[in-house]
Amino acid sequence: MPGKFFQKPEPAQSDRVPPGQYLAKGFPVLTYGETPQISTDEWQFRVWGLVEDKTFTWSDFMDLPQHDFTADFHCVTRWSKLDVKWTGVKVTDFVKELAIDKKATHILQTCYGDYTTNLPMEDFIREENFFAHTLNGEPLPAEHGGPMRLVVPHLYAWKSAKWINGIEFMKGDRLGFWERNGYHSRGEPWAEQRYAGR
Ligand SMILES: Nc1nc2c(c(=O)[nH]1)N[C@H]1C(S)=C(S)[C@@H](COP(=O)(O)O)O[C@H]1N2
Ligand SMILES: [Mo]
Repeated sequence: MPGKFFQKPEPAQSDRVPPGQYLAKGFPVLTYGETPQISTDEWQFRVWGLVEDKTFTWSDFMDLPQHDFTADFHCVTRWSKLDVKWTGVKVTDFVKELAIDKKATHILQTCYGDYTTNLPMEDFIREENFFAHTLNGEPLPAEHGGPMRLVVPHLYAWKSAKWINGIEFMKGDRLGFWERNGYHSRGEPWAEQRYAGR
């Protein structure tokens, strides 16, 4: 697959590229369906299910601690991008604002548009996960999920919902969009958890 859009990793980088992945030269856009155009004024984020129901505005998120992140990005269609530079809010800071029921074991991310994706609680609440509103120092472009997306660096990027607008806390797992269509429930790139049942 190396060529115009992909390259073989340099030796120094190769230990950071999971099996079966190639480095993308740019930052490809991978979207199923239309790209929602949502202003920060209208953007809202709701948590519900096994959590105290709560709705956050854009300024609620801006009032939380802001951090810069450098993270690798692995799409299950076999491209990876190393050292993507983001700014946003840590999941571990965000969940301090919530009263989560101890019975919750999984979450489902919901978005503007119909996309959903699920995560076990321990894959969601991790120090390196974040809500991103800035890419390379600029407001996150709509095609990359702006105004806000989740980034979960340790799993395939379909677990990082663009245009995120809510999280349902659940007891037990419920599959999201790609997971219902045959992708793995967890999606760990180093174990090549690409498809369900393989
Ligand atoms: N809402 C939504 N989120 C999504 C997707 C999507 O189609 N819709 N695609 C996923 C997939 S498969 C990947 S690889 C990444 C791509 O992010 P990018 O377009 O910023 O590269 O977003 C993920 N999040
Ligand atoms: Mo993807």
